[in-house]
Amino acid sequence: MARTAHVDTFVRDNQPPPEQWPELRFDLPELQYPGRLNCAAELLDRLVESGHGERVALRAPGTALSYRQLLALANRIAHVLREDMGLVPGNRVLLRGPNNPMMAACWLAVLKAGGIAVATMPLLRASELKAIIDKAHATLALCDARLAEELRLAQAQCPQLGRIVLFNGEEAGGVEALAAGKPDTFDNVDTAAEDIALIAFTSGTTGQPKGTLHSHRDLIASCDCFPRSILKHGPEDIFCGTPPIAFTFGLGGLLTFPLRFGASTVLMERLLPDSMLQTIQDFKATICFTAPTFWRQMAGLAKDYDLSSLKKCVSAGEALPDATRQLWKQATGIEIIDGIGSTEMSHIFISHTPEKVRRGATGYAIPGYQARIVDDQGRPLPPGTVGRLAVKGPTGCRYLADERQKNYVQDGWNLTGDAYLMDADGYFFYQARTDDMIISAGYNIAGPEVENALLGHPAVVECAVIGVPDEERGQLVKAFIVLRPGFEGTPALVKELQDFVKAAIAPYKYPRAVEFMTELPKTETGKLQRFRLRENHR
Ligand code: 3UK
Repeated sequence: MARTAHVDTFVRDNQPPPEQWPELRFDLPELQYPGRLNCAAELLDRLVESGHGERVALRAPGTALSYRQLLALANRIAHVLREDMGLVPGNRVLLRGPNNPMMAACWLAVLKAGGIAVATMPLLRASELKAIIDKAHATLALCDARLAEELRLAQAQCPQLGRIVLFNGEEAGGVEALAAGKPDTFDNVDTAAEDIALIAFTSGTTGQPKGTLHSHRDLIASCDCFPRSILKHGPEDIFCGTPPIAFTFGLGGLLTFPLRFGASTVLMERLLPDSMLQTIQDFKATICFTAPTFWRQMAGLAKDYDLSSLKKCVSAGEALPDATRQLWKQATGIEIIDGIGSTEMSHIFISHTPEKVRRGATGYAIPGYQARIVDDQGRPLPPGTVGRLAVKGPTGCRYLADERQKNYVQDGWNLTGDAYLMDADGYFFYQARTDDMIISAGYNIAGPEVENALLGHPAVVECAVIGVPDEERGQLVKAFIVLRPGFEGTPALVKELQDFVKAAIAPYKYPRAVEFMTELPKTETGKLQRFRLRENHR
């Protein structure tokens, strides 16, 4: 491996051993990269050097930052990280904020300074932040002032987390104030292409978060796959969408993809279906990234907005029902681009151009990636057979210090945990998750984590949380609860339990359906039989 720029080697020391890595393949001319690569320098310095300086990079309500301005801002924050916060290359920097220009500038600054960005979902609570801080051994944090409270609570229990500096606030010691006195230029840290740039956290089936590692090269390679062969965007395009930058779907779709090609991106906090449509209209957006439930809800509202600027619509995060695809097409005339990606793979690896859509299919392996269906032993299955999806390409799964590496990567292939079938033409059809992960409205929710939260309530003896089919959300979080004697399963108690969960973990994980039982189905050895609960909902 090339000489690392990391002085702090915590992440390198906790990577999986080489024999557990996926095979990385760089099969296209555009995927040949030099040994030294800094992702943020590629996305900012290179664009300004090549004449894009005066074009708008970021847009937000009342704000537009040109490439030159964004570069200067990121450079000043990189100085703050290095000089005021003592960042040493390889340090993990926790980032917490909704999608807005300062969050994006901070992310770019961390990479410029050779740090490792650990962006977190805005809705996470202290206990979830603590798990991430501990796992990533984050020593510094940049946080939106409006979200500081839960991070401060987490910090009280995380001695390794030293300094938190706030942005978008009024503080004299905030990021903006510190950055104001810094130079507009910065000597980017000369990172190796393979140096880790990012740890993206994803919930496992056990609810223990998994930290997926991505190098500077991985992030650039993602920009050179899906965008080049499927999206085919250019400098005139204006991106928008809902996924947080903390989720690699949002990071690519709303930050790295547009910047790679000199386009501009609209960063909005907390979008709902109607405000998403309003945003497309107001900013004359041409490309929108969101999840199937949003496309479905937006289809019903589309007629009230001027969406004439919109050209391309990307759906990912969960399976896109054909009915949703058709509703959106009827409403706008636009064929949605479906794509499956994962936090482990960084971004989308199976998708299709609008012209090559096939009803019910997610698409084909996009140029740069290979995909196949395998049996439980990893042997390829013939077309038309349901099996496990296996993929490989220029990016792949590496978990930070995690036994589950062996589940995701086998024989050099990445196993996404999805059951799929491939037809004779190489189109892939989604069947189901092969594990117990609940995917509701585009969010991954681990049942056991919700169970843990419920078990903290005095009324709960036992519980099981599963995903049940739901038209709106794909799946709905449902809890089966056995009550302690003396408690009654009233609507008031349901509400109380739901509020209890919302206060313990991110609110979107709460059980929207609750059923009280006298006992839960178990095996003789005492293991919970989730599949039996699930059977009753088919
Ligand atoms: C499911 C899909 C069917 C599938 C993601 C695009 O969703 C992303 O990452 P996650 O780690 O979840 C990965 C899992 O989600 N899934 C995603 N997209 C589809 N299932 N059709 C789809 N189009 O189970 C997959 O294994 O949260 C998506 C880009 C980056 C991402 N991180």
